[in-house]
Amino acid sequence: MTFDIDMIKKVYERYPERIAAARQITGKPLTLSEKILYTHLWEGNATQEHERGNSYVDFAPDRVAMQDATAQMALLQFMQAGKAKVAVPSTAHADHLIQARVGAEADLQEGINKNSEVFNFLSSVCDKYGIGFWKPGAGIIHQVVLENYAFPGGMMIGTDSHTVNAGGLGMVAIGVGGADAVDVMAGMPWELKMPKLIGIKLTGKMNGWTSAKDVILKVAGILTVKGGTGCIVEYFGEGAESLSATGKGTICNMGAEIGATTSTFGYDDSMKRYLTATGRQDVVDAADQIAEHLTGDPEVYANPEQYFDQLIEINLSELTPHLNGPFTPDLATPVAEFRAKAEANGWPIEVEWALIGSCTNSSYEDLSRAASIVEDAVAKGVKPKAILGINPGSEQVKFTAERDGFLDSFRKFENARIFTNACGPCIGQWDREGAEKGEKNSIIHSFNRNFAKRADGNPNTHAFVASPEMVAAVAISGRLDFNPITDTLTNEAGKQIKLDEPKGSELPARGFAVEDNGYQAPSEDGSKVQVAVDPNSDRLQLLEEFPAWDGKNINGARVLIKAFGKCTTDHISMAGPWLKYRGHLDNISNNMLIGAVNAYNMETNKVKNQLDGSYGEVPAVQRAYKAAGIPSIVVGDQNYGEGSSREHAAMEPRHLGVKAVLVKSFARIHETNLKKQGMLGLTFANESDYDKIQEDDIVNFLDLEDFAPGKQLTLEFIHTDGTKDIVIANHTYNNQQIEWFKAGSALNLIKQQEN
Ligand code: MIC
Ligand code: SF4
Repeated sequence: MTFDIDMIKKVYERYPERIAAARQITGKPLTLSEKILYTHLWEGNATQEHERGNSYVDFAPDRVAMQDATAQMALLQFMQAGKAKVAVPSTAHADHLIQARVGAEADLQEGINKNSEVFNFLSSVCDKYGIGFWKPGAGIIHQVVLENYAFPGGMMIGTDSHTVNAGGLGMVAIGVGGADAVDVMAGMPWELKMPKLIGIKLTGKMNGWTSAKDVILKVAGILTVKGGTGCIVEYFGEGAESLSATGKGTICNMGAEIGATTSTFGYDDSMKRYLTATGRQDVVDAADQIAEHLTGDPEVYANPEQYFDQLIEINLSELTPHLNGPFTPDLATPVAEFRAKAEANGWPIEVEWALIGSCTNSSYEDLSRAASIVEDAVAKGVKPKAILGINPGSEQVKFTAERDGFLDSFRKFENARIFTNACGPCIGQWDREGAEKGEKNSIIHSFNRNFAKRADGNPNTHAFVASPEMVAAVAISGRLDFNPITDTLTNEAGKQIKLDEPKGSELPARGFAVEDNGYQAPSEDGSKVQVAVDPNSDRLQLLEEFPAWDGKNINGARVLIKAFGKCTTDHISMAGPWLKYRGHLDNISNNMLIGAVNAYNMETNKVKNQLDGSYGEVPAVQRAYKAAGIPSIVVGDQNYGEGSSREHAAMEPRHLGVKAVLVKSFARIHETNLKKQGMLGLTFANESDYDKIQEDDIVNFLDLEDFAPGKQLTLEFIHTDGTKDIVIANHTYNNQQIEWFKAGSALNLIKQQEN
């Protein structure tokens, strides 16, 4: 039986009435996204229309998912909220902390040994508070969610930006920081600005080497890393229906890379097939009864330009494989154009490593299609050139792929390494031999992100994102510019051969199988369960309250850093080796902004200490300001905080005494995380003011005492020559969010309200 089937049935029972209310209020046909949003209002039936891109709305999500690297902080906060149990079904997944080194079994054991303190903590907190725990090796959060929990028309939040993957089964699934998850687990409303809507009409049908991944690689090229900010992307059309549910998951997953709030697809046969294959016929039966509500209205899809804020059309019949990168997921190049572009840009063409996996592309279908390429190459006597690493998405996928012989197909390929069912190299959990030498090189992978240093820590690794099929083909040829549609390879016998087009199975013909899926159910009554945190631990630290605002203007602040160019959450709070400190705020704060480029010297982790004029590492300089009682601000560029949901990127500056982050624009999750943690997240009213800010400036806030919704803030930057610039800052704080700021954090406010 499906987990929480009663909850799903309840959601479906209330659907018709809530949809009717939404129709009446809006007086128009509804998109799928609106249907899901309006059926999940905290207030129940809609009583007013919510303006897209403007109104803040309270929602009641159906469930919460967390992964180990973010769950630690989320649950440390939840422990402070004073609740006995979570208010909605919630799960935590151990997937981020296992390093890929030699192969699945040894790596998993090593991961468990190294992280036992954290895993024991998570296991016991989950047990206590009624949270399902998926043990290390069970799989990557988003694949496990798709296989077990996602359901058409549902709404969930998760403490990971790729929570959006569940859109593959027709959910509105949104990535958030841990503090947001705490709201929902504590039984409180969850607030989101009513998203705008981007419609993407898919026509035609994919063929040959094209894969679902290429849809989103193409979309990323069109919309760029910030084009989806504040929007839900809704896919529809005959092309959408022709894609598998896991293929839809891939597309929704990488919606995070265009900054979209989430992406989704209407309920269709592919979803029924997937739900049935994963043992959830009961969900299909329930969904079928309200099927018309689980997709957009026909009028919407017939005249989409009238109902979406932006419309894009992609013909799948014409779509060809893409390679996106390096260093940013939106630099999209169709395979046929790659050679010329790589030459022009000096990208290294030869690859040593090709990686298949991550929450984006590690389904049964993905592995079966990639395996078909490898089998074909082996049969044709081609010797592979690069090493192929594979991280299956879940134990269920791995077990079934093993049974059906795909993993053996990979093993026949000299140089293949099967790693644990976990994130692995996707988040820098990869002990890549020689990476420390920092040599210029290229890799290709089927993951979603390719920011500098992300996979192996080497800033000179050029990472390209492609479909699993293309990754396999490149692994065989050893060259990024290999176009399997047109190019040939020389086999062992010296003959020219062409690789066959990929073939695969959407779902296992003999059904999925698994012996131990790695799930641990929580205790019915967790009140006696002890959650122990060793006060001397360097991995876990109980949280202390952030101080409340003193009600005064901030004066005499220093500019800790003016970040130049791309500043993602990987730059603000690096993952890889730092993941081990995700449960220890003080220790992890030692990575604060160490990857950001200082606009004043174009170096990383080297900023001027205004106390003595020396240059030091960012965290050290900030600790010096904190010790001296001097406030500071961080200045940034466009789409600041792009990427991950990790709230550490907001909590670290908060903990170390940074007061405000002033940037040209924010990524959605990071902006909310700053607000939740009691920071000031501000944007330049005039972007060019960024250029006026100088390294030695003294910053005064002139009207913070009148902080109010919709009212700009005025900052004064006094330069060393005595001149000054007035900078006007915009903000998006509503009344409630200003209360968080005043209380010191959203959590402080929850606690005040509890008492
Ligand atoms: C990522 O892909 O960057 C991560 C690691 O999954 C993050 C979460 C984290 O930082 O723990 C994400 O995408 O939110
Ligand atoms: Fe894990 Fe990578 Fe997916 Fe993030 S993007 S959840 S690190 S597999």
